[in-house]
Amino acid sequence: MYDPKPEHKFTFGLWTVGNIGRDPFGQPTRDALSPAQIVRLLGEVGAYGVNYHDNDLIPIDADEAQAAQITREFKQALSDTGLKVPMATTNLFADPVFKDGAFTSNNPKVRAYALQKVMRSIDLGVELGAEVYVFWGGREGTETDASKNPLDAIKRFREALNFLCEYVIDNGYNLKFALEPKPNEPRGDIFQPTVGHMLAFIETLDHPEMVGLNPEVAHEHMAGLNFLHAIAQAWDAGKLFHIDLNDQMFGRYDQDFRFGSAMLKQAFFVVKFLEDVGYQGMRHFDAHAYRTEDYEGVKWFARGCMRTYLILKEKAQRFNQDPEIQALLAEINAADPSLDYLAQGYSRETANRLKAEAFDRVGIGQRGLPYEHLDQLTVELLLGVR
Ligand code: GLT
Ligand code: MN
Ligand code: MN
Repeated sequence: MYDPKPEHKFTFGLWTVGNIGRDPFGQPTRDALSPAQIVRLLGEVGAYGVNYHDNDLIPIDADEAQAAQITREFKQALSDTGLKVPMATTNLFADPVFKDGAFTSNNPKVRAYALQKVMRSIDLGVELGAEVYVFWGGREGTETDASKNPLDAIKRFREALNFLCEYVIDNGYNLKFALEPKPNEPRGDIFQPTVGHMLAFIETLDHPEMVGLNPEVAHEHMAGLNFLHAIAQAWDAGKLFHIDLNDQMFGRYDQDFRFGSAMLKQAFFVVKFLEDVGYQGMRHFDAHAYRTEDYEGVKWFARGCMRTYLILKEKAQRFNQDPEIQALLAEINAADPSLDYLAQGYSRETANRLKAEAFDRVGIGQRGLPYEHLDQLTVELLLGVR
């Protein structure tokens, strides 16, 4: 019942299950797997697809022969397992050339090299079937604001995306861009730190219709924000192109935990939202196993992300069918026919009528709302006793 199926659209990045457990304080705890081995592992646990950065697949220093061989093996593993490549992205953060950013670097050569790297990577991504291309500006930021004018940074970022949108159009690619905000880490501050910032920025681009969001649970949590509210706003704007599911406690380092492992109730409302609105995109788990694990633990991690999603999806159905919960929701959202005239929006007559209304302010303010009751029922449902 909780086994992943292709229609669930569960995907993982090569860098997620392929994470070798290196952190700023310690060496890897797992041997590296080749991209083809990672694809086979994902096939074994039942994922639908695999995403990658250009350099997860092909090392930045590989020659043409090496690149061709890796790509061949990767394609073979894809065809053996049936896995798809729905999303691709560029590593614009690991190499020292990007130490001060890529599109927002103060060095014009770095900015130009970043564009070149993205164009080449887009070509391969499209060849492998990707229809979404992610931009996570991990190094696009500062430690000291003496070093970079934030207005310049925003303009440079815009110019880069405008250039790349034209590249996609010029080549007739069926590809949309998904911007992924993060407030900090690895930079002291990263530009356009939240979903809200990115949504506003997109409207300033030459082709806003091609560009949307790839919100990540952990990134909004790092900013102390409510992820559900963030994706609701992205959805409302027609911009929820992709999603990075994982988990993260507030006020901690960048944890990238297994989906639902830290803030289960938040995860429930996220799944319920995606299912209720009929989100058709990928459910991408951008997370990695604890550093303590071997590859058996990595499989527990990957299966756990998908299983928890499906369990929460079932809980969401129960929530929607629970008579007591639904009765409370109906009570909370009860319409008031005496105010139906407001549904037409503004007119001078409506405004005058509203100005003349007598409201029982004190009485309305005194009425209790059954939110404690509703929340407790939700918690009991999640705990499995309803
Ligand atoms: C990196 C980051 C993620 C991004 C990836 C895409 S790379 O692991 O932490 O949140 O989604 O570039
Ligand atoms: Mn992350
Ligand atoms: Mn991410």
